[in-house]
Amino acid sequence: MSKTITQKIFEKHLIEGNFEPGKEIAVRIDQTLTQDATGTMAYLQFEAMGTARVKTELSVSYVDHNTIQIGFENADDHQYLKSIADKYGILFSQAGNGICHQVHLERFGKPGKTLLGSDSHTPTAGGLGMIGIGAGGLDVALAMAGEPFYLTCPRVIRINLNGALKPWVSAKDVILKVLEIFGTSSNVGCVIEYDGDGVKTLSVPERATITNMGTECGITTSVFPSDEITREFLKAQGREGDWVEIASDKGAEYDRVIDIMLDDLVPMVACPHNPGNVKTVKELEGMVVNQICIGSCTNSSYKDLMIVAEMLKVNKKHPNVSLVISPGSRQVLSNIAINGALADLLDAGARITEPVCGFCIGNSQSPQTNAVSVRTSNRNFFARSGTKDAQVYLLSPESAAAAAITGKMTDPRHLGIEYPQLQMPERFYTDDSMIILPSLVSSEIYRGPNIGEPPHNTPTPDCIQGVVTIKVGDKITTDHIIPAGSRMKYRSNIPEYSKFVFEIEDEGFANRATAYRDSGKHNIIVAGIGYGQGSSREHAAICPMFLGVKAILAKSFERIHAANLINFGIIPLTFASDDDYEQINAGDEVIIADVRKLLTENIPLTVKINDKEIAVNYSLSERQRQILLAGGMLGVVTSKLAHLDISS
Ligand code: MIC
Ligand code: SF4
Repeated sequence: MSKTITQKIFEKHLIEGNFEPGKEIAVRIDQTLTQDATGTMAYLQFEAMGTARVKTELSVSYVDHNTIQIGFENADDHQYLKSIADKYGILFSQAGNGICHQVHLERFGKPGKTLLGSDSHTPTAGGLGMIGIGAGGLDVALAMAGEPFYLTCPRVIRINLNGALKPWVSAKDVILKVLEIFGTSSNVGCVIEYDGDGVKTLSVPERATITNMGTECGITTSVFPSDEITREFLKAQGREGDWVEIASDKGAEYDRVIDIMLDDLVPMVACPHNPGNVKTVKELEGMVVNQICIGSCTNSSYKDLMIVAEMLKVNKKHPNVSLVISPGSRQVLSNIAINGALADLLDAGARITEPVCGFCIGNSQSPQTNAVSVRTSNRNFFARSGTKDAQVYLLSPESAAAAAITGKMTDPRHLGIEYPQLQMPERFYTDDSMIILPSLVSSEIYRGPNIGEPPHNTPTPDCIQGVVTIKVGDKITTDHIIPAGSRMKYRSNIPEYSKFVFEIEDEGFANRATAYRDSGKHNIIVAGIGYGQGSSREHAAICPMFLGVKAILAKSFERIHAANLINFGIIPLTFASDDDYEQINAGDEVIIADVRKLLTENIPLTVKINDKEIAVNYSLSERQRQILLAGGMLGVVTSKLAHLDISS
């Protein structure tokens, strides 16, 4: 039988179930990655499992998100992570070594392997022909403890990339086109597999730009074949030995096949406040721009920065704009320092940051009031930049550099300059001295005052009785639920971080929810379509759990967030009829009776709102219902792992 790349890799890793789209399967995870903002919670949970050392082929702990270090909190977290890595057999990539996805691509990714990461952009690794999946920290902790990862077996969509990109059009424009076709919701449970003759014209980092932003479509992951281009990339990293060929079989069947003619693409831009609001750059040409940010895990590779440097070599930045450049990794930064491009960027007036997430997560470089900020990153959700009324546009490095030169939104094809011809190095300068190998001897774990306990939930009650504490609309992202940016330093301190739940939607939410919880009432959230888009941060489940949220009633949920809700004992319910959403208001009294009995028997629940009964659905496997009954995964896991005695 002819197989897709996705099926081939999944089948090699199957532990439970068969490759039947729509059914729950369990897969073996070869590699894990964590980043510091989700990592502390993941490792606190890993510690609670009592495993002596990680059971994966490779686990890497990166520090790239919380590197601002105003106050002791970030530095304390870094020390905690370092000591955990040392004790449990994890590689530790220190702050300053680069953004997890870029470094993983350069130094660790291997075609054909599975990678689970506590960051939603883990699918970046699909550019190397591996299956990279984003998940909550608890799921990653379980994978490190040797447990399989459970997911819904995906449907596979094939996108044929045909022809070749024209000058000034690049990988970002390809994925923005894909986002225009797919949108950002209703794609749960799919993998996009890229093929076609145009694939051969794209380097691994270009492929990774495309797989990185597949996340914004809400799909499980994206994957490219592993071919001669992949081998060339690995060779330039001194890792040719990690190469294997991976291709789909002739005649493999796909759920859907889409053709994109690369020659027809033009520079594109995603407009505020969603990566799916795609237009052409030409349509916005002339709009005054205040800030340009180039970098993030989407577009911060050597080639991205070299193109920008070449464009800025002869044209300095416009005096009215702030130009920020964040290299993706220390390797990228070193290579552009060695070849002189860094000096060109500095000469042009760019502000160079250390290789971290920084501006992308609103952790620095927040733009001015009412600013127009154009960025090469992957998310432009409301307020994510740290400035509530900023308008953030997402585009390619070429289009971003064009705006930096003119001070206006500019189609780079209209600049009147030649498209830079770049020679890629046959061998990158590499230096892994900021990746610390574990000693496995130390048992001392550093815990500063910022490190709290992983919170446990209570088992799901028989009757959920409380209040609709908030009613929100469609496409509520995890950035709406629990902000990052300046609040992110509380990631390891749940009571403190919980004070900011829904801060940008409704400042009174946390106090109201706390008061209801303390008076013995449960909190219920009502939402529209695509609830929980965006990040994998399980804090968007843990903090509401801490505030006493027991159920969320939505038109639909995004994959990672739904899994996180279940892991922390919050029931994700969907309306049987979406019209009922209109019947509910914030403040309404809610009763959901016989919850334990009905969940056990897999029977739909009924929600009584004031005096009206509303039918709701859930689609949960036996395993997920058991987790919910127990009030979350941590309790289940600690007892199960203790029973299995996997600590040796
Ligand atoms: C993001 O891009 O939103 C983040 C910050 O990388 C998150 C993870 C987090 O919230 O820590 C993600 O995408 O998963
Ligand atoms: Fe970091 Fe931004 Fe990438 Fe998230 S999307 S991992 S914040 S660079």
